[in-house]
Amino acid sequence: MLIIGIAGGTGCGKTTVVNQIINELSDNEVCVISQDSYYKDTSHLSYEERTKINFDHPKSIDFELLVEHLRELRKGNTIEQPNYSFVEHNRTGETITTRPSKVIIVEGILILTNPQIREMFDIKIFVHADSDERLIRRLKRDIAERGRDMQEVLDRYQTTLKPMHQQFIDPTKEFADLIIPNNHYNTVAVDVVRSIIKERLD
Ligand code: UZR
Ligand code: MG
Repeated sequence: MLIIGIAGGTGCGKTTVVNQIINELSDNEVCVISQDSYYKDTSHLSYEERTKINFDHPKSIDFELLVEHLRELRKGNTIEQPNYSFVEHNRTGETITTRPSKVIIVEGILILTNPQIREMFDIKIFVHADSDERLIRRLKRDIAERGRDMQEVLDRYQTTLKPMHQQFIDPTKEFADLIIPNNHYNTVAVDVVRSIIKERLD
């Protein structure tokens, strides 16, 4: 089994990189675990209170559950990933059934901040894009897909995303085995990761 961690700031293109990596692989060869699925359960809070949570701080993540799930997958057991709604800022109550596979990819902004999780990765990747590039992508995505408006995204970027990136996310580059420059979509880097995976699968 090969467990790959893919980190990097919001809008750096993690999801795109992951999708390209797994493009030609089948469901029984690879599974993807998203850090987003492991935001702590916030059902006890009102919607208003949930919008004030700092989602870019490591303490917003249920790392205990993530560690437990990775251990189960390693043992060959199926897990139920919580499903998360960015519109509601909460778990939906539904789960995504995730079966163990030879390659497991874990992606998320904060996954390299946790020492227990870092230890479980065979390969640690950090995807880098400049902050202006990331802000542009984030702005477009949150308006198109996550029901936000421009003012809201810009305010959150200044007050939360930027300082949290500097404090927690960017320093984890230090732990990476590979840093993928991703201001422009990087096909060569994706090919390199894909051939490492292929080698392992054969
Ligand atoms: P990526 N996030 C939300 O917008 N709403 C939530 O309920 C939970 C998380 C955001 C979070 C973080 N910040 O920057 C981003 N906020 O999801 C990480 N606010 O996702 O790496 O795909 O950008
Ligand atoms: Mg993403």
